Amino acid sequence: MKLNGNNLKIAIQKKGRLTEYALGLLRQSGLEFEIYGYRLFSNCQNFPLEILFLRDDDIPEYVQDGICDLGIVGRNVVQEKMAKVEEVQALGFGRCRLAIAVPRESDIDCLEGLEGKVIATSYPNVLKLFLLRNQISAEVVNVSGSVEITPSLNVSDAVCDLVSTGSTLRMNGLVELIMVLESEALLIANERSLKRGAKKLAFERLVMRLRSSLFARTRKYIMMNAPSVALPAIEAILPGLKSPTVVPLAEPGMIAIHSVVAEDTFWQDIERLKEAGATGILVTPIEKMIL
Ligand code: PRT
Ligand code: ZN
Repeated sequence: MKLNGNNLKIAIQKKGRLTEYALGLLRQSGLEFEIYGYRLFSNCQNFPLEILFLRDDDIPEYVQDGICDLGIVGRNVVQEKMAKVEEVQALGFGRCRLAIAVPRESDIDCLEGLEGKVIATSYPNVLKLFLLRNQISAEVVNVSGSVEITPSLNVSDAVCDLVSTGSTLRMNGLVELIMVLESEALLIANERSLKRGAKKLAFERLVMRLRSSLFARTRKYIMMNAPSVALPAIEAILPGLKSPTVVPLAEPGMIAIHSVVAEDTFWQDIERLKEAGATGILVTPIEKMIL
């Protein structure tokens, strides 16, 4: 296989937390490709796109330098690498936060308490900027792994590391003090290469497909029956996309209502719909939603 100069190139993590989600999103967006055991890149069969598999740390720079047009990588890595790239879309997976934590028995209990202390991190650039903005002067020690054990080795007074469930911090006797950055996977793009030229159209088509899949992931299609007098109350609960579809039923005074609801408020919406008179509520997933 050879890279084709006219195709779009997207970089994703070769092996790690973001890999399966990124591949899932590309597949759900209708892209067909095969992956072999030892992979460096893969050609899309039904779209002018090549997928490159890289270490996540290298992705921002590859995109910034135009070796790849697009990339999927955590906001934490983009900011740490200080890459000049365009953030096209937040993708809703790989969620975590970069946070400062201290040993449970530490007397540091607020941001100001870090003044003059030593903080170990793999994110020195993000941390230094955070401290500067908050006018705290502390010593930042750059460690590449196992940041959470540095306080017990007397290497640091505090750590600044990624947290998702918090169990790693707990296991190491650390408590979270303050959040530095909220992160999730981002679709990033090269600032220049997509603004003009033959790739622009393919880029726009790809982004539309990805956004349609993302939108569908967070929505459900909902159908229900209700007395027609209940329609105003039901419409108020379902902001929907535009107005809901309303169909009269054979039974006089009854209607069927179809709409789209957001996943995050789903159960509250269902309870309120039942209170408003909805019955026979049917909910189905949406595969894609073209906006
Ligand atoms: O080999 P490569 O360099 O590509 O991978 P990597 O080892 O650097 O990265 P990887 O696969 O671990 O993570 C990729 C991305 O996933 C990160 O850059 C984040 O954007 C995102 N992410 C989401 C996380 C976490 N959640 C996470 N919990 N990355 C790391 N962690 C680690 C964290 O460093 C800590 O050690 O998990 C531990 C904390 O987890 P909890 O659940 O115990 O709080
Ligand atoms: Zn990495």
